[in-house]
Amino acid sequence: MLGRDLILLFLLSWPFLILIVMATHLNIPEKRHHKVQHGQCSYTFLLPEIDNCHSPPSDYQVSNSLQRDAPAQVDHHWPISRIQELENIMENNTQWLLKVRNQTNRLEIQLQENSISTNKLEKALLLQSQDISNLREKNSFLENKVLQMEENHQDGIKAIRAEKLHVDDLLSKQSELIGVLRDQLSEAMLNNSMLQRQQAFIMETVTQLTNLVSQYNHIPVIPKEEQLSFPDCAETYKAGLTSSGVYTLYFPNSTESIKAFCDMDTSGGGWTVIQHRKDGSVDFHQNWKEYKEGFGSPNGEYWLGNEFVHQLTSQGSYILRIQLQDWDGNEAYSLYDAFSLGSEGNNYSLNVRGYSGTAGRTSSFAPTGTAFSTKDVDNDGCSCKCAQYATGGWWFDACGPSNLNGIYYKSGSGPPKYNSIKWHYWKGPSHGMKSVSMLIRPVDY
Ligand SMILES: [Ca+2]
Repeated sequence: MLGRDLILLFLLSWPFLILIVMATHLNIPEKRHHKVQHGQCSYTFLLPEIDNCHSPPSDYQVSNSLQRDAPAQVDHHWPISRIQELENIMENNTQWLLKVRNQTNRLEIQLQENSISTNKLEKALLLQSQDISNLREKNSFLENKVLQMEENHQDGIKAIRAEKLHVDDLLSKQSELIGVLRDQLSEAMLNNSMLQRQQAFIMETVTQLTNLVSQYNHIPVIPKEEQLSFPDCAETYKAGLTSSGVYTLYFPNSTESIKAFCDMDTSGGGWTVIQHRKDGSVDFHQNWKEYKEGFGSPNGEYWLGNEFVHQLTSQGSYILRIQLQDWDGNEAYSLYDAFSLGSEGNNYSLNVRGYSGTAGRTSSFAPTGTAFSTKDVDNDGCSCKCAQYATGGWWFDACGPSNLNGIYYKSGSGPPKYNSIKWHYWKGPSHGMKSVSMLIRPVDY
C-alpha cells in the first residue's frame, strides 16, 4: 500500500515539474513563487510574469495551439530557433512522460497480480484455518472417545474383580468341601476294612458249612460241563439251546471236546458247521494235520476237523447242506441225504448220496470214495498234485468240479481263476464266492 501511495504522489507531482522545467527554459527574469504543503512533502511552483513577456513578431506563426490561443499581449520577439528548441524539449518531455506512464501502467498490472496472489494466499489461509478447525473437532471427538473407553475399561476391571472375589469365595467353599469329603473317605475306608473283615469271616463260615455238608451228606457234585456235553448241534438244540453261536461239542465216547459254530436258524436249525468262509481272513492252504484237527475260529472262518467229522458221522446217519452266496448276492444250496467221512486210515474218503438243491442240476462234489488231499498229502486221481495246483485241502478227483477250500478272492469279477473257491455246476469253472458254509445234521433230526 505504501508503494501505491508513492506512485500516486509521483504522478501528481509531474505536471508541476514540467511547468518548472518550462519556466527554466523560457529564462523568465521575474517569477512568482507558489508553495503547496502535502503531508511531509512541499511543492514549489514558479510561474512567469505576464507583464514582462514580449509580443512575437507580426509574421510569426505558432505551431502550438496553447500559444496560439493565448492572449494577444504576449511578447512576439522570440527567435524561431529558440521556439524550436523549446518545442523539442517539450517533445522530449512528452515522450519521457509517456515512458513514465507506461512504467506506471506496468507497475499497476504488477500490483494487480500481487493483489490476486494475495487473495489466493488469503483463500488458502482460510482453507487451512478450516482444516485446523476440523482437526480440532476431530481431536476433541477422539479425546471424548478415549475418556469413554477408559470409563468402560474401569467398569470391566470392576466386573473382573467382582468375579475374582466370587471365585475366591467358591474356592474356599470347595476347599471346605474337600476337607469334609476327605473325612468321609477315611470314614468309608474304615467301614470298608470292617466290611472286609466281616466278609472274610462269612467266607470262612461258608467254607466250614460246605465242608460239613460234604462230610455228612455225601451228595455227588456233577460238573456243569458234563451236564451240557453234546456230540453235535442238533442235540444242543434239542436241549433248549436254540441260539446260533459257538458251542463246545464232545467227541463220541470221549472227554475230548471241540468248539463248533451251531447254526440254529437255517432250515430248522440244529446244524453243526464243519466249514465256513466269509471274508478271506483265514488261510485255507493248510497241511494234513491242520485239516485233521481243524483250524481258524468258530466265530469266523474255520475248518472243524476231519477227525471229529469222521467220528461223528460214523456214529449215526447225517445229511450235508452246502450253503453258497455269490458276489451278486445270489444264494443257493446243495443238499445230500447221506454224508460221512472215512477214517484217517481211509484218507477221510468222501461218502455222499442223494443230491438235491438249487446250486446246479448236477452235484459238484467228487464221487463217493474220493480221498482227501492236502498240499503235503497227495491222494487225488491226477498225476499232478491238485491240492497244490488248486490250493487248500479237499476231496480232489482229477482234480474235480469243486473246491470250497480254494483261495478267497475278494471279488467275483475279473478273469476266471483255477485256484479260487469253486462249485462248478452252479457258477462255472472258477467263479469265486462271497460266502460258503458246510453244515451237517442227523437224518432223524
Ligand atoms: Ca496226484
